[in-house]
Amino acid sequence: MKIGMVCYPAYGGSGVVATELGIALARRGHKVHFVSHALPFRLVDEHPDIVFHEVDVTSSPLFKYPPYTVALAGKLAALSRTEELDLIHVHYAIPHAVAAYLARQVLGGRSPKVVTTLHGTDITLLGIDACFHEVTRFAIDQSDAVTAVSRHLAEETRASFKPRVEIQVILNFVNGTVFSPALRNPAVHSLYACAGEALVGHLSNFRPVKRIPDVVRVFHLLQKKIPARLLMIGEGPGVETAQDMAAELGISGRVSFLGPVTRVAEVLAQLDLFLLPSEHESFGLAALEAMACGVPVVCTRAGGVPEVVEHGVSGLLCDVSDVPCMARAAAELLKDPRRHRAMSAAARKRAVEAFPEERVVPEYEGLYRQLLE
Ligand code: GMT
Repeated sequence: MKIGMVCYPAYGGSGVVATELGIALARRGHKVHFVSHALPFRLVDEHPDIVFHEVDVTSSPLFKYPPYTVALAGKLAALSRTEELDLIHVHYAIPHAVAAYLARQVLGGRSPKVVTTLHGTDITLLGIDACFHEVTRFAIDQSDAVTAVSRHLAEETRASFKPRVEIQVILNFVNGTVFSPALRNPAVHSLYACAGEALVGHLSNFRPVKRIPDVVRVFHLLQKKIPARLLMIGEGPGVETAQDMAAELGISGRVSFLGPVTRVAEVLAQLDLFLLPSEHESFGLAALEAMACGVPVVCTRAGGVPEVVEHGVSGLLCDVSDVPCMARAAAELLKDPRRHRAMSAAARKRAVEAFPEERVVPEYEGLYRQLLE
């Protein structure tokens, strides 16, 4: 199949899912055309069946906001003609589903099928905003198929958008070979933490929804109970606040900000514990990737996270904003090596058995085939 894959290029789960899916599809013999305003950050390795197409928006003094949706639609229409795309798969509804709809209108008769995958904030935050709601709902309804990355997100979409189309759940996935405890290396661990110190980590785009100050607060309480270090992986608007908080709490020396790491598996695998204290989380891909590396997670019971983490088995869940609960859960686990080992093994098992790339990618392929029949 010839597939157009549309996503955001910046640090964030929807771009990661699109990239990992595109790479897996190319390995399975499909031709994948990524379309975005910059190279998706995880699309680092060359593959003969992957091509990246950059969307440029011509500037004009008339434009307060450059019309990216129009430029993307134009690119998709042109690409559909030259590459004879069978299908366009857009990740994150706003504005990608709208651009795909527009491209199809431009093409008329023989146009590619459109699959829209909903990821989270496109529904739970931006999508419910009055300025986006109606058009997003229209674009969702115009898609040939719509998928959501968790049951919780599918339910939320049904409740707040009342779409006419069916919302199919195709869960996020992880490559258990790339994200693996085998990457754990004491020499690398010792680059981040001294002997006897626990290495705790967080990975995200540092948006308000992630409750970054809670990561620092939890770690502040935790390091009073056990020797520990914190790795903050990623970039986004909350980085500076977190750095200021760490300084105010006197723990700057114990917190490292690594920025936008591309090959995250190598870092995640060194962690002893992963923290995800989000306000909303449709799925929690970062937690899944940590789990695949055999790292137990302490997360909030937000959105779809309980579909990923079984409380008390593969990780620990607390209510949103319950910092003492998360700090206690983390400290108790890290102080108990036997329980930590068991939870680490259970986290790995859960990730690779319930969310394996080799099962989920064929689900997308099956959906594409069904649409093209
Ligand atoms: O806001 C973010 O966390 C980024 C966002 C995205 O679309 O880039 O992530 C969402 O999609 C991920 C991949 O499907 C999910 O794992 C995240 O849970 C989801 N984020 C939220 O729902 C907040």
